[in-house]
Amino acid sequence: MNGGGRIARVLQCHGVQFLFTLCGGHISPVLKGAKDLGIRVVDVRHEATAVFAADAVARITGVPGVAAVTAGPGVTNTITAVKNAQLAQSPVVLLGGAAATMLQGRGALQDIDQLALFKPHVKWARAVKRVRDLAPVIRDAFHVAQTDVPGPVFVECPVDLLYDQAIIREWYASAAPTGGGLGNRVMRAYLDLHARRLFAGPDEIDPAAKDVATPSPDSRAVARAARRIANAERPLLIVGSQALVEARHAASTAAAIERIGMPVYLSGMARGLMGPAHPLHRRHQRRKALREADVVVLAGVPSDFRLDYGRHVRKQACLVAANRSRTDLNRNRRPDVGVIADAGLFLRELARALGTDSAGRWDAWSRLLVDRDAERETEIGDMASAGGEFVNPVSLLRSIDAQLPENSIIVADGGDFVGTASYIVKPRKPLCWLDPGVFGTLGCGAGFALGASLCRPDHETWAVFGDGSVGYSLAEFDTFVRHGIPVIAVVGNDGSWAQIAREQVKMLDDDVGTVLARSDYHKVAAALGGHGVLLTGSDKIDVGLDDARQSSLEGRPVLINAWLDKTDFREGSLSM
Ligand SMILES: Cc1ncc(C[n+]2csc(CCOP(=O)(O)OP(=O)(O)O)c2C)c(N)n1
Repeated sequence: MNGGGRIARVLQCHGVQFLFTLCGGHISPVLKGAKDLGIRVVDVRHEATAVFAADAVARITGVPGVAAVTAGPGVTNTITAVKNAQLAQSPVVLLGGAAATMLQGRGALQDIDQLALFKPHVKWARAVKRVRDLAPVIRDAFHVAQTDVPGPVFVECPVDLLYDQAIIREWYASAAPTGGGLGNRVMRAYLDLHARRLFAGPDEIDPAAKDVATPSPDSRAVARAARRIANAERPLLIVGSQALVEARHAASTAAAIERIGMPVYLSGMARGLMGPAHPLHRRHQRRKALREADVVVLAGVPSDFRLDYGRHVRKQACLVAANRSRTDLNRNRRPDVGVIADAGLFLRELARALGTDSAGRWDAWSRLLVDRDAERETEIGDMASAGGEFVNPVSLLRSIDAQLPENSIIVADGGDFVGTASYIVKPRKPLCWLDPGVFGTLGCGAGFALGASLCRPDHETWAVFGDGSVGYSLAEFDTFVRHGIPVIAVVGNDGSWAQIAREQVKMLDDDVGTVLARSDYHKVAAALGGHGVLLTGSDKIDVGLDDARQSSLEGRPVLINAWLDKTDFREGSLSM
């Protein structure tokens, strides 16, 4: 088994089904090894897409997603997506090619100090130096990626570790100087020794996955939290992505939240956890509810900018927080009851500690929030009926929500239009909503959609884009077509990078750098073999959506180019 085969064997034993890549000679044996073992190799058009797709797989399945990219520029192209995975705490294993061990630091093609580049952006990075170390290092990589606070890891795999020994030895022999002088003989001996060291060691490998422990909460802290909650009059629960790290427990975590019985807001990967219309689940006016709450429970949610650095929660309120990360737990505001633990497990233990069904305990408080949600829904309804020259974005998103089947995944990549979508389009189930997370990276859409659709081929995958953000993803329509990925992309085309323009025009009275053309993005999808739908009026929404879904059903990716009514930034925008 060559090095590529060894790596593939470890991936296989860790339940990896897909390897995302953009090829390069430095990594060819990894792709070949993966293919030979039945791992589907999915080749994309930009390395960032490969990592975004791996990130999506990790989040949806709980099994680390894997990408392999070539040395140098292949590796550097992934940095933004890797950073995004780090901040989203997503366990991605990135395999990077590298120059031959003998040539590193000597001006070889695509040879740079990759570890120095990656160390600040990953949880763990290693460069492998011998074939025998490939399997153990990659097993460690999987383990580290999933342990405690999950995150991306990087393993550098030099090209001379990956090919068959005979090829590498031949290569070393041909690189050796020929002549008979002492210097040449010493160099030949040195190269021979180096090659022997590279391949020394047993042929057998141990590819098995190591156990990953779930950080469990201290039972006294759980009891303390339960006491504070039991005495609360207006408790509020905020659940974030970390509660879904162990994807397999999503249903029991949802059941625990139901038993706990307090009103809940969901964010990040936790969206959809309670289904589209659970009576405890609130969607609007979170800030107002937080100001009124007397006990706030943050399950896997840091007090970062999204909670105004903790200031959204009143000083007098009791803050209970569970987080895998001690830093995140105490960031900006120390909780009154802090628990280092998996947030999902914490909720399940909390439900047990609270004991008897707490349903009904906070009825008046709950009703207040339900009424507020209903008021906001009425306002949104009014926005949807506002007439205009082109497509009303609220109306379009409401129609998408109305058509969305139970088996569907929504990917969000953009600014205002996507922000509006996050209030209107309701994921039907857990792990069916993907957004970049705290790094706010535009350009994640195609990769996320690719990973999601591959993991859930029986689901409709909807990717909601702005006309700005879709620019990063357009070339991947080629990938969707080649690999039969029937994504439905919806582009809110307002001829603008609107989320930026809105503030910029208000503050600087200038839209410089924020204006786009109303381009024919649907034609790009069609030119690459997909289907394109142009939507220019609200009256055509249902026909356009039917057309798009039909195309997807037939296995053909589709892009809906929806010309939105332009926002006059001087008067405020439609987005919420
Ligand atoms: C990689 C990256 N570049 C730039 C930004 C800054 N940014 C945030 S929102 C936004 C505008 C998005 O425009 P568009 O996708 O057209 O959506 P719209 O707001 O128009 O609905 C920009 C440029 C970013 N978040 N990420």
